Amino acid sequence: MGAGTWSVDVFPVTVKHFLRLLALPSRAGSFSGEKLMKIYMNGKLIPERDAKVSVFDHGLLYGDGVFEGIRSYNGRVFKLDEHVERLFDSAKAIDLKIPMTPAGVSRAVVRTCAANKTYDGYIRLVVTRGVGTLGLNPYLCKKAQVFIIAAGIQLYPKKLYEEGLRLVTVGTVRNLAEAVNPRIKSLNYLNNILAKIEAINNGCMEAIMLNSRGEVAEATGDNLFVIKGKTLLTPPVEAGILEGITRNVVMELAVEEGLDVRENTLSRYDIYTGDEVFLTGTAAEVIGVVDVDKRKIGNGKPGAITRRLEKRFRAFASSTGTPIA
Ligand code: PXG
Repeated sequence: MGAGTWSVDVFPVTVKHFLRLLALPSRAGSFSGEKLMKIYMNGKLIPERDAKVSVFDHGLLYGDGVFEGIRSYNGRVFKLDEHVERLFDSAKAIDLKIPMTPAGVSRAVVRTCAANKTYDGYIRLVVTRGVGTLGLNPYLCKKAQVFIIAAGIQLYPKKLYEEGLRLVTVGTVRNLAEAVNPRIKSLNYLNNILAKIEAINNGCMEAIMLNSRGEVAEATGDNLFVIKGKTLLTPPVEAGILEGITRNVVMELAVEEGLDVRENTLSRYDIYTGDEVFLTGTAAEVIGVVDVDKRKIGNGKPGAITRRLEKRFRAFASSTGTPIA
């Protein structure tokens, strides 16, 4: 296994490749052969070449586990408590016992960032069900595995924020809350991946996913917002979405901007006829949408309010958070 390689026994996956799948390009040199990343695994920081999970881990066999994608800005971990709380809620929902306290997980994240000098980066916090049998029964798994990758990040190209994204509504319906509740940030992202495939095959980078009632839910890895006049609209959690941490921050910033913020059931009509549309997420932050199903949004450029929220969000993100000691 070469340097810069994150490996699972059967599938060698380079970290660069892993991040490319996330559309998160790596910062040149940050995990090249020159310097190995240190990965947090079950209480220890180990060289990435030794950071392996078993082929019998149910995280791999069944997507049985939970995760968080977190950012660090300017030497601080952004919204760490909120991410750790969501991780524990996701774990609770799938009856997965994380063998650490929330405070312990937070400390481990900070420690991993410090060891890798991840001051402006992307953090992947993962808890898998652990090693078990080839059967589904999760209670036969020995112990949940906790690992943390603190990697470099390069923001999406500036051009994308200036020109905006094009979206397409896809046929893959967001998971039913009664089946796998979208509030659970589980390792099984096939629902979103199927939608992403449809988007890409239709020449778009992101998709709009509807729920089983045909209402707008969210994008594959981002929440969705519409601006109409002075009102900011976004689907409620009951529409079957992940309650995004960026979403919640942006809703607060929008109130400060003087917008009337509402969680409303939205149809595609509301999106098509919006003055502005944008997405929010840990990776994308706030990004304008200029075309949905070939309907031009506004004047075909990211709107003024969207651009203001984007700047406000960056200013806020780079001035708060848990210090990386
Ligand atoms: N909806 C879904 C389905 C998500 O997965 C969001 C909304 C936004 O939530 P936050 O808390 O990040 O504001 C997410 C988060 C990726 C990637 O590869 C996406 C997320 C997390 C990590 C990586 O695009 N999505």
